[in-house]
Amino acid sequence: MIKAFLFDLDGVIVDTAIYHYQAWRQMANGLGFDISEEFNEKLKGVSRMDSLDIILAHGAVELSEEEKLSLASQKNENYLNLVSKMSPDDILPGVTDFFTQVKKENIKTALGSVSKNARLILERIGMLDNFDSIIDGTKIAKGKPDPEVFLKGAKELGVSPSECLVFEDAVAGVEAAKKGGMKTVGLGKKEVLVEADIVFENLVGVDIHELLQAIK
Ligand code: B16
Ligand code: MG
Repeated sequence: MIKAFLFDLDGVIVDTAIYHYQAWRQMANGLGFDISEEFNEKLKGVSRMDSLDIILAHGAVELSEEEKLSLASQKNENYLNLVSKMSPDDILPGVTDFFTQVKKENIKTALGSVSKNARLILERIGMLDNFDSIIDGTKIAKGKPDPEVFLKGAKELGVSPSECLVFEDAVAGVEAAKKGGMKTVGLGKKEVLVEADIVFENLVGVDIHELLQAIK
């Protein structure tokens, strides 16, 4: 029986991927190469330093650890600048209605994001109080597809992995949930999120009772 819902942040609650992309692109351009939007798909759900390594490999750029840390912190500053203008208007379609249902059904909730900026973004969009537990990049050692972020969420909520349903938009995130022994709702394209138990384009019109029946 499902007792808790675990939500990814970027791509599920809000769309910060576009801001990550802009900030990474600016960095890549500064190093003399470009990254496409398609390439950016590979970075979804991947931690900051792992993303940097993937981008540098793509541009065949080799740097020292010190240089990498400096670039990552510069990228984060640019990213924070971009997300500083976010507001409740940035909440993705269907999310607010879905959380009204979640509250009514007394389902426990946790955020499972590898972003170190997750709390700040939830504050900006006014959703900090919607989560019983927040697991973000500051609380984990391994990013997705490692299941750590979701296993910690389950633990903090006092439920077992089999009692959790994870909402994810990224392949790495679905993989993380599966590895943790959790069922998943994919949000996005069926052809991409092939490992998810059920896929919706977004949360618009998703009914909790019907959903729980469908993934049984
Ligand atoms: P930060 P999620 C992830 O968030 C993003 O999808 C990913 O693109 C980003 O690199 C990562 O957070 C780290 O973010 O630089 O803010 O710590 O999808 O797990 O909510
Ligand atoms: Mg995501």
